Amino acid sequence: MARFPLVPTAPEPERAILVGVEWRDNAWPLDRSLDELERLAHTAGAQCVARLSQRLVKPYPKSFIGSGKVEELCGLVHRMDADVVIFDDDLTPSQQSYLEKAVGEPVKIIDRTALILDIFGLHAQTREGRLQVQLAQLQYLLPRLRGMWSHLAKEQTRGGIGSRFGQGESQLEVDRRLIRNKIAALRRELKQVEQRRDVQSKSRIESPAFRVALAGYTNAGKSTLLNRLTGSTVLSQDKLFATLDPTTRSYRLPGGRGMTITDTVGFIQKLPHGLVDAFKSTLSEVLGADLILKVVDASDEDYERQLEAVDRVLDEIGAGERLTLTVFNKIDLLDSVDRLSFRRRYPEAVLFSAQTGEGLDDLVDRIAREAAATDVLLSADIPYREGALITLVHEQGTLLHEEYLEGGVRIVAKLPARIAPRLKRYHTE
Ligand SMILES: Nc1nc2c(ncn2[C@@H]2O[C@H](COP(=O)(O)OP(=O)(O)OP(=O)(O)O)[C@@H](O)[C@H]2O)c(=O)[nH]1
Ligand SMILES: [Mg+2]
Repeated sequence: MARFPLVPTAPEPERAILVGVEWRDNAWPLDRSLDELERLAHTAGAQCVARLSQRLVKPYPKSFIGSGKVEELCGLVHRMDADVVIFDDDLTPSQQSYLEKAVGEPVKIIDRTALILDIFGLHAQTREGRLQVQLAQLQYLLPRLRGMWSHLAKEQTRGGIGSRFGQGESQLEVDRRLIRNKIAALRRELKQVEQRRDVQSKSRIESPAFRVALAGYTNAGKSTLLNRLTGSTVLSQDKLFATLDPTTRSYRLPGGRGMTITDTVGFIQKLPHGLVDAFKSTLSEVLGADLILKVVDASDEDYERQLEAVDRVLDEIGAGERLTLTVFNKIDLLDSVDRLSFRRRYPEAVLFSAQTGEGLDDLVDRIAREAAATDVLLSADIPYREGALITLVHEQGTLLHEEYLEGGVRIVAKLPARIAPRLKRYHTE
């Protein structure tokens, strides 16, 4: 049992109305962004019954959308018998509470961030994942308590209670303090989990295996690729954010060289900042990799915009300068014309299908080449008593020369950069 139960930031939405704004500098066309919001809502269990949009230069401070639009929204909510209104952009706590009052209870107003937090809450499996989501959810809730409290207080007044409030500490402050305490406790607990993870990843750093991390837009097929290559059974499904928690599996490249592959949380446009923060330690798996494979769903008409969004998040977590390779998945869904145009646009890229296995040999060869490119050439005389080191060189290196001398083995080899330092004391010129 988790110590702190997950707090649903979004109620269980059923009939949803989506609201989007056409800004002057929209990175995505509005209808495409709303399509994605609809898939997110669907993943959270809601059915979208209507969409509303407005063209704006900047949001109205009080109501986000214009007052005429708010009226239109109220009418639509009523006509469509909606339970929830989902905004594609972030609302401030006061805008949210203003709009909630305007549409009237019990209709909920939520934004993209709350929806994503809700999905994360549903999909988090490991203790660390759950702690991270709980922290992000509570941080989202904290500034929004006032609105929730006014709603609570009204009910209690109706129920005849509430006369106790206002004596000393108000209930609102108690709630705030409780949440702050919980946030502090979660942070402490996360730190412990992170420290343990550090120890684990340190042992991984010391391992000679070449480390590959799968990054990419949600639903690009990262988990399917991991499963296909390593026989792993990470859940892969046609839902957004199916994976939250990182999984690392080993894989042996042709020639015997060891490698690990890590699958982790997917990215999305307008990814809430709080979440990137909360998931820093999970995402550090990506940061620690020798090679980041950017997995792109080539069959998605938005693949270029998705790739941009992925690059933005990678930049944000400080992985912008890492060695990356862009690879295109789901080519089984492309016809020959589309395949050709991909090849023309990205002559260097690898095209494959994690589902059918087509092109996976090319992908693996390409990874092996990238791994070999970081190798260092060195000569050493390793004494026979260093049996483990000799085995390591045999397993992970490419031997160019080997000679058995009286006291040890003389080698000239290409070795993974990470093991080279271990041979330092035996180097020869
Ligand atoms: N046709 C086809 N479908 C694929 C391929 N690879 C993955 N899929 C499907 O795409 C959907 C998403 O795959 P996942 O592996 O869960 O994607 P992911 O990148 O791990 O997604 P998140 O964990 O949500 O970030 C699933 O329904 C897969 O069956 C492919 O090569 N071809
Ligand atoms: Mg996945």
